[in-house]
Amino acid sequence: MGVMRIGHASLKVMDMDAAVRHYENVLGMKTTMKDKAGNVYLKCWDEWDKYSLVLTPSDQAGLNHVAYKVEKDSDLDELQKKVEAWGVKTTVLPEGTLPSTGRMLQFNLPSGHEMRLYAMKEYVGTEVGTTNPDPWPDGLKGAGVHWLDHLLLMCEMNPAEGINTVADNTRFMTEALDFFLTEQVVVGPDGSIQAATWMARTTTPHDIAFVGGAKSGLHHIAFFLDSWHDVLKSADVMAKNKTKIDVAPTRHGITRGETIYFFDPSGNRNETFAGLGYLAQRDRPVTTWTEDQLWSGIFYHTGEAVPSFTDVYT
Ligand code: M3P
Ligand code: FE
Repeated sequence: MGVMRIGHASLKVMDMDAAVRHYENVLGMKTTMKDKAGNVYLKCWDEWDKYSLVLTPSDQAGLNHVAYKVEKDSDLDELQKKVEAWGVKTTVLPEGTLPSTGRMLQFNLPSGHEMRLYAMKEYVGTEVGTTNPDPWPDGLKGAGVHWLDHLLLMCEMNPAEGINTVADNTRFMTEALDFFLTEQVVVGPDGSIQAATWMARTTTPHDIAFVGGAKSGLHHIAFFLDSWHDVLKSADVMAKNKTKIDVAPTRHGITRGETIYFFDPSGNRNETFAGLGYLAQRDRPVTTWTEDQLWSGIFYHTGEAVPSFTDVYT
């Protein structure tokens, strides 16, 4: 059956106490575990596995790796064959490499980002449980995000030198991991260059996205909220906590998401967003954004370029 959904992101942070305060008080996550190396593990109230975010102490910001959960352990063997056959080397990390987590298939995307697949993570349950659950738990902090939803990776692209790891990643995710394309931005003569793609395994418009840039890095990790009003309220929470807001609440043309972008204290960009957009299906025609309408795709209301949004990342 293969990949189910995003499982966790592992992020580098420069001030662990400030980072934990941010993810707990602004996002509303809870710390579920700490390890001897000083790594902190957190989850959202509506998630049932032990953690969806790992914070690791570092002298810089950025992504260590992103992990996706597969349905069963044997999927890891099948996907290892497909990934290797595609020409990407893999390593199997034994159970316990990350606490409370089974063995992981580790490899690098063509863009260089580290990805891991795993089948098992300790089940701890959501904060409302499974029997006659309330719609939300008491005592939610901050934005009260439901779950880690997707991430967007900046991928090295230099068409003059024939380098386009957005296109390479997209082909890899399609052919090796059976993701499907929902939306793309095309640029250049005849729109022949795939400069950004949004891809899904679930029925939401994206479980991962790739955007071309000068170097590979992390653009943002995104958390799900129920409604546009919750996005507005998350902005209020950010103002109260003196969180650095990058883009005030608005709507994407791409995915139709209702969104706000902000930074954690180390400069890793976060997004809280609402709106399921549309029902993503394998036979739904791919949406294409052309170079002249690119910024309407990103910020639908103004359609205006905000260079810092695509130039600043970790
Ligand atoms: C999203 C989204 C960029 C567009 C971002 C879109 C960085 O984050 O959730 O649809 O160009
Ligand atoms: Fe996003």
